[in-house]
Amino acid sequence: MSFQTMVLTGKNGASPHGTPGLTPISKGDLVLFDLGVVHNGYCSDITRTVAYGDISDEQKNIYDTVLQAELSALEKVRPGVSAKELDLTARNIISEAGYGNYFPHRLGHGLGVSVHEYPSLTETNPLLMEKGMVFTIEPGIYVPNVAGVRIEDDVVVTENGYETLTKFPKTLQVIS
Ligand SMILES: [Mn+2]
Repeated sequence: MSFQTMVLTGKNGASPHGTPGLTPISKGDLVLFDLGVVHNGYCSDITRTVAYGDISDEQKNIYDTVLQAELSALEKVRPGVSAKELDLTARNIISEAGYGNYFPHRLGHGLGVSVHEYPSLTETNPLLMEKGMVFTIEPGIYVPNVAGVRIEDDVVVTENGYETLTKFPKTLQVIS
């Protein structure tokens, strides 16, 4: 594994880098998985959030907002786009949905022989992306006692755009 696997739910799920606990998973909870492996010396890093049983309209709205933010930022990845444009693309969608105060971390980070490398995708970093750079796109919304949702993919910048290295589906999975 490239870092200690994180599985968060309930109150813990609303803490972006919480510590796994012994809380049993309850119906109506979202469950966040953040994990990765090392392959030929290089790290991967993926986050998916699933629903256990029926979730509320607000939880669904939070999930849809994070997914929209993630997809919109991904679609902008190409040589010449700045780190801050990518971060702000996701951040503006989350802010417009009313959750701006609940996205407390950067959009993503470089990925390589270490799980956290440069470039850092923050809302102030003017660095321009270049072909061959590999980084994560991982917006999240964490509302205490309501929901913690993060969706994370690994991407590589290509000649004209990007390729997603993580292929697991992102449509909301409801586990019954
Ligand atoms: Mn990550």
